[in-house]
Amino acid sequence: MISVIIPTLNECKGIEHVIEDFPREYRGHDVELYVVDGGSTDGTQEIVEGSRAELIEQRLKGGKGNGVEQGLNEVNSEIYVMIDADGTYNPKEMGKVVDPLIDEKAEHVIGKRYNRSKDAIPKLNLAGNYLFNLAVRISTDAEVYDMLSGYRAFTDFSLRHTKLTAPGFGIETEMTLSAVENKVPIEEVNIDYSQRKGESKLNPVSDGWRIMSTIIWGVRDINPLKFFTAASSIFFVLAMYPSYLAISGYLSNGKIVDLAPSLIASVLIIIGLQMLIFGMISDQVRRNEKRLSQG
Ligand SMILES: Nc1nc2c(ncn2[C@@H]2O[C@H](COP(=O)(O)OP(=O)(O)OP(=O)(O)O)[C@@H](O)[C@H]2O)c(=O)[nH]1
Ligand SMILES: [Mg+2]
Repeated sequence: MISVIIPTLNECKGIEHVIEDFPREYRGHDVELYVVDGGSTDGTQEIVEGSRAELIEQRLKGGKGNGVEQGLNEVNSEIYVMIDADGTYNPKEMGKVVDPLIDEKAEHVIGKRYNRSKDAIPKLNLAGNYLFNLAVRISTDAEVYDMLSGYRAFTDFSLRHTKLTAPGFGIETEMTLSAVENKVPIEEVNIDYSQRKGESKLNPVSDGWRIMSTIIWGVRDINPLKFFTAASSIFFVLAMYPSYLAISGYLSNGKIVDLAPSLIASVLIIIGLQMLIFGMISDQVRRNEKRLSQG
């Protein structure tokens, strides 16, 4: 069985086609559709009720993440597919995200938005997307290039290793980082991405901020040493200029004339050193935990 979870909030312009374009059967697996609706008022629910998809009404109205979490809790399946309802992803490409699971090559597949129609992703979102993926690649060694993609497929095994807490758009980050942390095999496959139908629900600033915090805390748990080393280097870099002012002032006057640069440099260096020590301690704690859990 393949169960497709489709989160919606006022997507009357896109939902019908998304539902219609999914196959009913794929490589011997029945395909079931579940639309989790976050409280649409534009007729989305009526469209879903008149279709082959089952409507699930979202109880916790915190955002997409709450909706997907509820859908995944209420549906039992071997393979799950997640797709947006705004017409950006192509249901006819489901095979691309599902094949590596059926062929047992991966447990979690991310549809990488490769063939994009012009302006389908706004420039600000594109830049944020690039930086977020880069940060995760550097700090975790995971080969992910589009971890925020809303088109993905995963096995029941992968779901059991996924921690879902983000109420909104942090959900894709949590899914990816959970897979990385638990060494669940991930694969990225190239997919198409079109201009959305209807209004966007994503706020690049507030949602971008939430996604960034999800990444920071997730990476801290996966690789604390790298995380705290990176954080401490930021403080060491910030300390460079005041240190230069303090040292050059002392060398040219033979004494400390202005206390401010020395003070600022010292505080920044102390914070940087503390971060480094935090990293070493957290790394040791993590190693001990691992050793204990391995018996
Ligand atoms: N169930 C549920 N779905 C939601 C909620 N908010 C957004 N969605 C759906 O989540 C999917 C992704 O939202 P989008 O607004 O397309 O966000 P995005 O794809 O990151 O941004 P765009 O570039 O504007 O498409 C869409 O199908 C939305 O309808 C919510 O609170 N509850
Ligand atoms: Mg979208």
